[in-house]
Amino acid sequence: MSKIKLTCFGCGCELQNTDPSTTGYTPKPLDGSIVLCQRCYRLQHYGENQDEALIKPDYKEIFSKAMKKKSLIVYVVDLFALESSIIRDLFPYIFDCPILVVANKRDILPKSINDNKLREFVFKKFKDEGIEIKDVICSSAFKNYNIDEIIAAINSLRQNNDVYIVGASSVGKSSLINVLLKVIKNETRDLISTSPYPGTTIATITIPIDNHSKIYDTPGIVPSNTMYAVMEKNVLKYIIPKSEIKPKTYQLNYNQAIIIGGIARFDFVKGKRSGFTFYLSNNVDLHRCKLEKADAIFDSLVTQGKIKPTSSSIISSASLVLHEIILPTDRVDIVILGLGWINVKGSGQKINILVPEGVNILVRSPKI
Ligand SMILES: Nc1nc2c(ncn2[C@@H]2O[C@H](COP(=O)(O)OP(=O)(O)OP(=O)(O)O)[C@@H](O)[C@H]2O)c(=O)[nH]1
Ligand SMILES: [Mg+2]
Repeated sequence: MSKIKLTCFGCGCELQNTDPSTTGYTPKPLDGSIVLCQRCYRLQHYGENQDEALIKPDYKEIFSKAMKKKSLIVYVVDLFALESSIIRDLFPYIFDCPILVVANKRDILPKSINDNKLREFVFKKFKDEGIEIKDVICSSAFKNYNIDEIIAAINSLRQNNDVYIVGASSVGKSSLINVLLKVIKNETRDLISTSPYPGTTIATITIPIDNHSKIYDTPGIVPSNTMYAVMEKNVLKYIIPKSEIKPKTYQLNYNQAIIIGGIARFDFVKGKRSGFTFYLSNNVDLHRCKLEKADAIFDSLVTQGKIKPTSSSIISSASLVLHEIILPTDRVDIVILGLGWINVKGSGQKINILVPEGVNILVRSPKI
């Protein structure tokens, strides 16, 4: 008789009781009664987060059945970090399936923004990638926002097929499934493990919806070139917003700078006086200063721990990499991937952005 594979309901990995240093470990006997590995037990009961080696999911294996059966893909993106949550590597494995986009973490963006504007913005991003999608629904797993709408869209699009919840790490896939299960299956607990840090779901988790179809929670991939990929947990704690962001506007003359925590800097090098609005987590300190003094002030704030957050890898301005930007004559967002964006009416200004090595900058038409 073949051995039954027992998997952890929190993160999806195979349970084992031999090696505490790898995934799926539980000290308990594997008699079929355990549902959580030790890591998920600690995460769900004490909020303890152990470091896991981030694995790149085998998309080919995960989605081969989905493509064959034309299952519904629910592609979850993070509205705050949209560019970082569109993973190009994933598209070859899902392009033939119907795709519903759920734009999560709506609660982070100001309430005053119109949802339709956000939906159009997301539609355009997918169109620019050459990906056809059926619809975009803004959601918040935190505030139970538009959950009934998501369920209705899933039911009408899936045509009795399976449903795969996919997307980058930390966009809130597992959180959304926990909320969906409360409505669909009257579940009272949060069964699947979630955490603020990337790589929480380790392997695919299968949840039956009815007698003939299932919903799959899939492991996310950490986008490269973003703060999420290069900064330690201690920094991510500050830069990932937990509540509605309060944009901050600075009227700056050239030769002024804004120090962004101990992890980045915005230097206004040349151009006419302009208003710059920073959309970042409220927990990131901003400090305005003269450009000529910016190096010295940054270094002193970091060394004395007088700015939040600081990273062990950024000990002075010299640890940062400089990106030069000349703004177009249009209103734009300057996006620091994984950190947020700065909105400005462009008129040829020269801006230098200093960020940790490996973090990309892009200029886009405004989100809001
Ligand atoms: N503000 C806000 N935070 C959310 C929302 N949904 C999820 N989160 C938070 O985002 C973080 C990541 O959530 P998860 O559900 O673990 O993300 P995931 O996409 O399953 O991540 P992986 O398993 O690593 O692929 C957690 O700290 C959640 O509490 C939301 O709607 N709003
Ligand atoms: Mg997950």
